[in-house]
Amino acid sequence: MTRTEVPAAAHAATHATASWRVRGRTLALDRPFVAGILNVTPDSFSDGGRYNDLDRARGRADALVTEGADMLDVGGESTRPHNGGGVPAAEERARVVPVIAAVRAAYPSLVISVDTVKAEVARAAFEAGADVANDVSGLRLDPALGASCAAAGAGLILMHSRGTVADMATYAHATYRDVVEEVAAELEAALARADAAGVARESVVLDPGAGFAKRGPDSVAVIAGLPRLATLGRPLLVGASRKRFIGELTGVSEPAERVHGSVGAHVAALARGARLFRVHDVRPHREALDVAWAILRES
Ligand code: HH2
Repeated sequence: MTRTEVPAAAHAATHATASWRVRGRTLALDRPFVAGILNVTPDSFSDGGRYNDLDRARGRADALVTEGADMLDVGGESTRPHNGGGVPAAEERARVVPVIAAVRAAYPSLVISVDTVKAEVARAAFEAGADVANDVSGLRLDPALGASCAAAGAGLILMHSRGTVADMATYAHATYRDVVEEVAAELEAALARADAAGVARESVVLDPGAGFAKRGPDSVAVIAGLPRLATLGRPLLVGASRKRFIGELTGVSEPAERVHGSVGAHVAALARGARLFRVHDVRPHREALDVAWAILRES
């Protein structure tokens, strides 16, 4: 096999039928599923402070939907490295709940996720109309989050990371001998935590956590290694949007200008078996991924 040939496993993963069960609905992941990022935080690394009041968040939601988002991921706590104790649950709830309720009212059937590691925030988000919890700790930080998802029949995104919210986006825990195998083992442990909490397997999506406890080459390796992660049997999400490793590969220092590199990473991820993509710039991703998908599924 030459370097440019796609291995059989990657090919099979690209073409496997996939679906995702969220709050009584079965979503067919039969084309790239684009999640638009709606950060209602003052401090997110690339868009902090831009959408953290209700009017601006609603306007951003409309733009993301118009650009072709299948889902909105609403986040009230940044994973940007910090020294403090993080955002208290009550503050995080107050940030995300009104936005989720307003987006739900405007878009009755849009998939909405809440980006949180806290069960209390997830529960309030589900009551306001969210369908999915996106847990960047893979059920490591709040053991009650799994049970909250199970009780609501919600979808659950289990992302790989190490450490706390304060340091998971640093290199403090980026100590790997074989990053793909270690991420696979740690995601398998996350799946076991979800099982134990009563979350249905069909409701789970896995994410290798690009940029989380990973240096640039580690993030590249886990995206290249998606076929191994596909053997865990769940659909894969990749969130490379505007991240530092994209800047390192392109030389683009301003996060908002890393669109082309982000699209490149996500198209490569699609070819390696990812089906869901968490992005800031929906339109370029919608177009690129739809075109790439039309070609990939033909082969
Ligand atoms: N990345 C970020 C936040 N949440 N969730 C998943 N599932 N996958 C990711 O890769 C991921 C995520 C970090 O990006 P962003 O939301 O733009 O920044 P911040 O954490 O500073 O708000």
